[in-house]
Amino acid sequence: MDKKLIRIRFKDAVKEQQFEQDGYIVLKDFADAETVAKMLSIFHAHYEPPAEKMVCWNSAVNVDDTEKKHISSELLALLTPCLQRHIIAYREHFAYFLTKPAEKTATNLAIHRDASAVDESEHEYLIFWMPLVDITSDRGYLYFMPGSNKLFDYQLPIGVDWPYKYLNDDLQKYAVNLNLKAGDAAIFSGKTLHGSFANQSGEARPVVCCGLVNPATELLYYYYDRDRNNVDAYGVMPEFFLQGDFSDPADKYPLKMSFPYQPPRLTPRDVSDFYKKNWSLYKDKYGFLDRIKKKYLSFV
Ligand SMILES: O=C(O)CCC(=O)C(=O)O
Repeated sequence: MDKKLIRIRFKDAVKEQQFEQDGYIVLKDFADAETVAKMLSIFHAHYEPPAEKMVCWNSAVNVDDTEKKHISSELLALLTPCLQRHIIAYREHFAYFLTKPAEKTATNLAIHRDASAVDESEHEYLIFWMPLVDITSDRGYLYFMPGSNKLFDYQLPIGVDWPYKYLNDDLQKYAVNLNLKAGDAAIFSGKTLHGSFANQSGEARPVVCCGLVNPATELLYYYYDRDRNNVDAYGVMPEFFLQGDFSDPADKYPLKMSFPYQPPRLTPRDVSDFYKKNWSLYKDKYGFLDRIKKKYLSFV
C-alpha cells in the first residue's frame, strides 16, 4: 500500500481515485468562456513575443517583479471560484502564464518531472495547467506518463539537468496526449513525468498555471550546491518563487534538509517492469484504443 501523502484533495471521489492512480486528472470545462476571455485579455496586455528562441515564455520569470505579482493576483481572483468548486482545501502558490511562443521559436519540451518544492517524503506538490486556446496537434499537446510519479520520485533541485535524459526515447513510448479545449484543466503531481510537443501554429499558445498545496504543507527551495554535489532545502514563503533570486540562500532561510545529490540509476527495464506489475491499473490508458502503443509496450 502506497503511503498517503499530504496534498490537496478533490471533492469528486472519482477524480481522487484517478489522481491516486495516474498522478494527474483532467477537469473538463473548468473555466467558462467568459473567464477564459478575461484571462486572454490579461495575457495580451502583458505578453511580448520573445526575440530569441525560447521553449516557454513564463510571466513569473520574463516580466518585471511588480508586473508578475499583478498578473498573479488578477489570475488568482478569476481562478479561485473555479478551484473552490473542485478542491476541498488548498493554498495556491502563485499563478502565471506559460506560453509556447509562435512558430519561429517553436520547440518541444522533452519529458521531465518538475523541481521539488515540498518535503516529498510526506507531502505532494500539485500543478494546475489550463490552456486559453484549444490544444490541437499543431499547438503542441501536453502529455503525461500515467503513474510515473510513483517511479521517478527522487527529489529534484532547481537548476539541474533532468537526470534521466538517457531514457527519454523509452519514456516517450508511455506518453498519453491530452486533448484539451480552452478552459479545460489538468492537475498533476510535480513528480508525474510530462512534456509537450512544439507549437507550430504560428501563434502563441497561452496557458495559465499555478501550484497547489495542502494548507499544512511548507514550501521548500531545493538549492543545488554544485561544488559539494549536495542539495540543501530551505523553508520559504510562496512569494519566494516569484522573486527571481535563486542564488545560494544560506543564512537567509531556515535549512530543513540536506542530502547528497545521487538520483538512483533507472533502466528501460525498470520502467517496463513498473507497467507490467501495475498493468491492471493502466491498461485502459494504453492498448485498447491505440494499437500502435500496444506494439511498444512489449509485455502486453
Ligand atoms: O506548457 C507546456 O506545454 C508544458 C509545461 C511544462 O512541462 C512545465 O511547466 O513543466
